Amino acid sequence: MPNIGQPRLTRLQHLNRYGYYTDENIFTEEHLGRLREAMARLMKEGDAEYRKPHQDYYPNIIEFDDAFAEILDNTVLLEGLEQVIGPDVQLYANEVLVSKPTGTAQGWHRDKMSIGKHCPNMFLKVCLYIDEVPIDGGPTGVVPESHLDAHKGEKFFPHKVDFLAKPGSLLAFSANTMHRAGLHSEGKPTRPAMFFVFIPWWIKQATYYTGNKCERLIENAGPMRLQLLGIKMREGINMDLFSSE
Ligand SMILES: O=C(O)CCC(=O)C(=O)O
Repeated sequence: MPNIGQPRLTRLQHLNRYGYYTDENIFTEEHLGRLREAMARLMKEGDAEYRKPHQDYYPNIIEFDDAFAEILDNTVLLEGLEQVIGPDVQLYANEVLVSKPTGTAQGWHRDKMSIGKHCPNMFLKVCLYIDEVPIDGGPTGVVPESHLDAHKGEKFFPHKVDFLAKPGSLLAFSANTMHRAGLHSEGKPTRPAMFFVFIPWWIKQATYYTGNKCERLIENAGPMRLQLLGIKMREGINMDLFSSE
């Protein structure tokens, strides 16, 4: 059938228009299986930075299990990163947040790096899911178009999106987009989700970040993973733009 509609928006166009973009089915079944095992082990044996009634927080997951580190090699993720941040992209932070069933939703907020305007090539938060997240199971929510005006809270915007993730779903947004963990009804299972934040090469990584010193991660890393870890830029990537005039 001929395509008579509008062409599909690119990830960057969607991010600029609505404040977020999504991808689906980004993990193979085999990788999903290993991620589920790693997640179960993390929640059992991992070193949580905090455990609160509504949420547990595990930083630096790429050092905990190779299944998490291999996310850095995912081609769908990398395509989006190159489109939004550019060829000099690196990892800023990587963590798991486990939402817990409290019968409430968490507060809408913009991330700490919000610089008061939409700057997607400075900070991109990528949320990744290994299991289905129902509407009352702590879905990550975003407020479409909230990225356009940092002075407006969520009540100024008519629409909110609860992202109903499937296994292998990806949701990405920048610092200025309002977001939260949504309603997590009592009796529902806990909801682990992975959050990877990416930045350009010249910005510093999170203070807790030690992925750039972790021998096990560095040992067999290819050029792209070395760059994401913050160790070495790939050959031929130049951060300066020269005028031809
Ligand atoms: O847990 C979630 O779905 C949202 C996480 C969040 O609000 C954040 O990473 O700032």
